[in-house]
Amino acid sequence: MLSGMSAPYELFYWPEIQGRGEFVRLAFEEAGATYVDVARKPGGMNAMMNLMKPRSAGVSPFAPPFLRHGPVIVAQTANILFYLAPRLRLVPQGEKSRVAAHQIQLTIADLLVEVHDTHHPIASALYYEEQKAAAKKRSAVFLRERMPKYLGWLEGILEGDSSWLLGRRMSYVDLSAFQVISGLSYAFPNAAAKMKRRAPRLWALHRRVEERPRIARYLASPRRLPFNESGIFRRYPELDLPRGG
Ligand SMILES: N[C@@H](CCC(=O)N[C@@H](CS)C(=O)NCC(=O)O)C(=O)O
Repeated sequence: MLSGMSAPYELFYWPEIQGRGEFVRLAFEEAGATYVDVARKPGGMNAMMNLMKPRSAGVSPFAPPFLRHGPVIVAQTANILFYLAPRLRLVPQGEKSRVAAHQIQLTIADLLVEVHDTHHPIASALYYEEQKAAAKKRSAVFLRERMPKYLGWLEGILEGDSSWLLGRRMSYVDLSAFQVISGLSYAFPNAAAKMKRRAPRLWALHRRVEERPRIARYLASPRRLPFNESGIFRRYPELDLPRGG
């Protein structure tokens, strides 16, 4: 029996961006689960900051996103999804599948750090304009080497006859792959158009996720925040490849 079954799911994340919180929101939305996006409610930001203070028992989160489910507080996006997925039936039962899913999700977490570094290669606390020259260099390497390596790896998992990353059934890592493709397409439309030709299965997966009824309804709802230049995926045209490049 999974613990905390009747407790509400409370997601704590910055209220104005999709960011890493979006990977968790997508899982809730696909599962049709009820959840509270706490920091988007009055007083929610205070509650979030308070939970990040050191506590006498248990480990407080280092950074959002984190989840509270009854007495349990879980931080780290991949870890939150690892905890939620069996409860939301978004991963096949069995250790082999769960570990494979976690491996994919952790690799996506690595990719997100590199995406963040395309616009903030020196320091998160500095403005983009203060690190633009380094951002251009970092983005060029990211788009030339790292993005193709990560997306090529995901594409390789989809080779053969699997429509989804874990095989025949959709799982939470497919939702995360969807979010990565959406974000990269927003941030780097020219590089993404080029990449689409090299990773057609991944783009087909993106379309299949986008068309799932609950996801489609979510994407059209006010709960889905638009991408913006405060999140992980930011559109700065000077960092993208030239059109057709
Ligand atoms: N590895 C963590 C990273 C968490 C993270 O970097 N959170 C960002 C927002 S997306 C943050 O608020 N960071 C504050 C900080 O690093 O000081 C995860 O995947 O959840």
